[in-house]
Amino acid sequence: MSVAVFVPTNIALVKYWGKRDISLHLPYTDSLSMTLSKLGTETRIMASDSDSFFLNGKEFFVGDGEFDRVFAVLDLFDIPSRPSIRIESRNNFPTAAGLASSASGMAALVFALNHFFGLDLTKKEMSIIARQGSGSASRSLWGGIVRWHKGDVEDGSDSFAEQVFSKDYFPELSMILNVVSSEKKDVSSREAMNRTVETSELYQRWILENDQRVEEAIHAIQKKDFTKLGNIVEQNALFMHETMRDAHPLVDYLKKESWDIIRHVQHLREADVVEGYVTMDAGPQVKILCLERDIPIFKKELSQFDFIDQQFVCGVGDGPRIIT
Ligand code: 2P0
Repeated sequence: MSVAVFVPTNIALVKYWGKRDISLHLPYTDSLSMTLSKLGTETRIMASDSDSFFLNGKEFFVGDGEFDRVFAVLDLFDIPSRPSIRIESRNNFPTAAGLASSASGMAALVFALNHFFGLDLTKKEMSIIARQGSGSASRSLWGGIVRWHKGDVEDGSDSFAEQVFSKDYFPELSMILNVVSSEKKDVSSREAMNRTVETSELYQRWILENDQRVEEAIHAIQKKDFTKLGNIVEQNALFMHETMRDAHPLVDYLKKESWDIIRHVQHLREADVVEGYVTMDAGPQVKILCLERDIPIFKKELSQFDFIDQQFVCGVGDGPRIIT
C-alpha cells in the first residue's frame, strides 16, 4: 500500500521569528501567512523492509540531518509496533534557499503519515505535530490566509495554526517569487532566529509589536485594503531583517541583487507606476506581493534583472490534498 499527498508551501505576511521554547518550537509571537498556489511538496509513503528517506530523488541516511528530522517527527506519532516505511519527498521549487521548503516538507510528512496509518487526526492536531518538525509547517495544513497562534501553555497544546480567510476571500492577492540565488544558505533560519533572540536588543521591540501587526494585517485583508496590507507586509519583513543584522554575529541574508529588486519595487510604487510590496524570508529571494492584474507589468519590469534565476507566480492556494 502507498499514499501520496501534495501540500502547499506558505509565505508569511507577518513573520514568525524567534522561539520561546526551542525544542517544542513555541514562538514568541503569532504569525500570518498566505498559502501559495502551485508551489509545494509531494510526499509518498509506502511499506518497506527498512526505514528510508529520499528528498528530491537523493537518499539520506541515519545521521544525516534530513533523515533524523523526518524520523524524529515520526516518533511524535503514537503508532504501536510501527512497520518500516519508505518516504519519498519532492519539492517543486529550490530546497533550503529561503522559499519555505521545510514548511511544506514537514506538513506534507505529517499529512501523509496521518493518512498512511489511518490516524484520523484533526488539522489542529496535525498542525501541532508539524510545528515540532518546523515552526512554519504548522501553517501549511490550510489553504487561504492562515494564522499561527503562539499559545501560552508550556506543553505547546495551544500553539497551532488555523485558517482565517479562505482562498476565495481576496483572490486578487498574488505573489511573484524571484530566486536570485539557489545556493544552500550558510546560516540556517533556526540558527539565525536563535541568535537574534539571544543577542539582538531590537528583538525586544519585535516581541512587543508583532501580534499587533498580525491583527492589523487581518483587518486590512478583511477590508481588502491592499495598500494597508502591503505596507504592513513590507515593513514587517524589513524589520525582521533588521533584528538579524542587530544580532552578534550578525546575519545578513540579503544580497546586492535582493536590494536591487527591493529598491525597484519601492521606486515603482513611489512613482505611481505599479503597486507592489516586498517580503523576504531566511534567504536572499525577494517575493513581491501584488494584485493579479499587475503581474504582467511586474514581469516586464523584472525582466531587466538578468540575475533572476527562476521566477514563480502564485495566487492564494488551496490546502493539502491526497493524490492517491
Ligand atoms: C516564517 N521563517 O514565518 C519565518 C520568516 C523564515 C523567516 O519560519 O526552526 O523552518 O524549523 O521552526 O519554520 C523559517 O523557519 O524554522 C521561518 P524552525 P522554520 O515563515
